[in-house]
Amino acid sequence: MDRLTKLVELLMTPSAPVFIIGGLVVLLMPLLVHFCLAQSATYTVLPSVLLTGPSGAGKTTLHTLFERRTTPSETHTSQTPSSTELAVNESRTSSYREDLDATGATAARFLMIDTPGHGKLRHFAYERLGAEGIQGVKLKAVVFVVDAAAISEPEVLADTAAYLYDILLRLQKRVASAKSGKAPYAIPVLVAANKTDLFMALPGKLVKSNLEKELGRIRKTRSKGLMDSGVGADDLGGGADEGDDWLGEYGSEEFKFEQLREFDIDVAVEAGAVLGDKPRVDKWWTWIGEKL
Ligand SMILES: Nc1nc2c(ncn2[C@@H]2O[C@H](COP(=O)(O)OP(=O)(O)OP(=O)(O)O)[C@@H](O)[C@H]2O)c(=O)[nH]1
Ligand SMILES: [Mg+2]
Repeated sequence: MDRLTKLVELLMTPSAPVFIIGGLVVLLMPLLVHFCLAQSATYTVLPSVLLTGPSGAGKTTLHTLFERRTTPSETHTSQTPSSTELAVNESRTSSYREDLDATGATAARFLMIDTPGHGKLRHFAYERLGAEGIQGVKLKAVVFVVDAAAISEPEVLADTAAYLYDILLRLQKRVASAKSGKAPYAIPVLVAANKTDLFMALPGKLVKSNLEKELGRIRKTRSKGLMDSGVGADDLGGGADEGDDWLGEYGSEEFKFEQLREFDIDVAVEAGAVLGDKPRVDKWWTWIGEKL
């Protein structure tokens, strides 16, 4: 008891060691807490890949193929997003057909998020584009699935390109708005030209050029809409929000996906098919594996 009172007395008497130890505890505690929290956070955050694209393009069919490793039967149009945990081996060489859990290989796990493509349900995808590290998910790549067999129809091309424009513009703004500060990590985009098992499907190159042309047209119409609404050309040139809704190189005549490199956005277009004689999705799977 005597000892305890002595100790308390020592602690209560102002002295250099007490001040130093007290000061250190106060200073180091927040750091300690921060490191503990940061460690547990990195443990739970899964890299994720967002599946987007217009309704009927084949997102859920592709998602189901990756999940079950066999060609899926009929799907229904999606109303809500759905996620599946997938895995690729550490050297990113395993096929989507391999069950890494069964072989016991160490694997890089990731989350694939399927979203609905219906015009009124696209907010699900937009929300996830803006949410970095939210809900234990870190967005690493975007796969935009298009129907290569229907894209030669003007309405399909217009709807597909309008959706792609909104996705790319959001990714561009994410980088552009952070330009003064620390640049965010890059999020690449794969345009997966699906249904090339059908004879009327356009080859990847044509899907790419058709989309670029249509994106260029959308860009022109949107900026024209801005001018007609009373914003003069001078205002457009000098304002702080110069070309805010302009995708790619500002003022350029034609739109090319390469223009998005300036914003650290890499766009690849690859043809494939989920259905048909046998799935041809390996290029897409490899692309995903490289981006994780
Ligand atoms: N021929 C062919 N048909 C396909 C292919 N992929 C998907 N489909 C068919 O396309 C239709 C739509 O596929 P879904 O996967 O439901 O489309 P989705 O993109 O998920 O559409 P939403 O959920 O409405 O956004 C289904 O009837 C599929 O069987 C393909 O590679 N080739
Ligand atoms: Mg779906």
